[in-house]
Amino acid sequence: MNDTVMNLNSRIYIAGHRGMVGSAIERCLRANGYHNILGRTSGELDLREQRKVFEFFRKEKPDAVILAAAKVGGIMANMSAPAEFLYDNLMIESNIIHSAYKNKVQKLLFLGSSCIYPRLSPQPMKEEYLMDGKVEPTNEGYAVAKIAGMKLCEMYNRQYGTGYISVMPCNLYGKGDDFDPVRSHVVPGLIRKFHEAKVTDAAEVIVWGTGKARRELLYTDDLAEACLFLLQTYSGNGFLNVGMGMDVTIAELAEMIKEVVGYQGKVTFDKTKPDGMPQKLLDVTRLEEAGWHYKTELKDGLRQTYQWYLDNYNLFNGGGTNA
Ligand code: GFB
Repeated sequence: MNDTVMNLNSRIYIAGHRGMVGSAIERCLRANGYHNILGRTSGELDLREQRKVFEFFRKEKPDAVILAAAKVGGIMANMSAPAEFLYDNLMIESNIIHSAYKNKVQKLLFLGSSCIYPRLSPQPMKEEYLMDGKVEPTNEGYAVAKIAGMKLCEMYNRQYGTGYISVMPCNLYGKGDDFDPVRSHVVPGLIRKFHEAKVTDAAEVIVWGTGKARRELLYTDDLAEACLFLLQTYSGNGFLNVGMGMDVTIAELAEMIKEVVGYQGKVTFDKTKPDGMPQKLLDVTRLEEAGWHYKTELKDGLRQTYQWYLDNYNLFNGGGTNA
């Protein structure tokens, strides 16, 4: 463990500290005694602007960086803005990784995504399957950007001797997620749909796709603990999958959310909407061999996420009541 970098006084910059993942990582760091934590909103620092990012690093001189900043979104968001998903994420990761290197940052952890794997990878997906085939078309921009970011870390480690870690999480959900009805990922999207249907006594909820697609869903606070664990203990150059090692169909997920929310009506599948990758279950052998295992079961995570949504209802509904 390189404790000269990850000691409790280390100055840690969380890029994307207000997002679902970044805020979970900040909670986890503070709960573990780290107090010297740095963050900037996108209004304070546009990470797509190379000079501004370099100046920020030169001035603040972080000891460690967690790269959780990204343009993110669900299947519809990705389909509607592929150029933005590719350009914004390429600029953000390139500027931060290069500025970290130029400012001699010892530790950096880069957050990728399980969508980097080929659409029809054998399941569960091992790290070595990367680039064995075409990625899923619905999120190609995001996937190519995340592959590039992970490769950037790998090449900087190889050429410059940096110790940058890349993790590839499965689909994530939890407190602080984006519940926008179109832009969101499936868990917040369905929580909102089932809640709205319950409070308006709607006869049915429409679930996109066939319901047959399978997703592995890790609670974001568990991911945050995995990131801290790896920052403290991992010094290899290979990237690691981070997940639960099990998945559910979208139909099973919809039933679980329907029960958590307490909706009694009908669930209908809109087959005109895309399923995206049929399955993207991660092989988490490398992570488990490193000594980490998830904690939060899906049903518990869904209950905690729904409660967070109710407690923060006004953030998403312009001051309406959450009934
Ligand atoms: O979470 P999601 O939007 O993204 O969709 P992906 C997961 C599955 O849930 C798809 C279905 O099969 C959707 O068709 N689904 C059903 C819904 N109802 C809904 C709904 O109301 N909202 C949403 N959003 N989905 C993302 C990538 O792919 O995975 C991102 O686009 C990122 O870039 C993320 O990689 C991890 O899992 O299909």
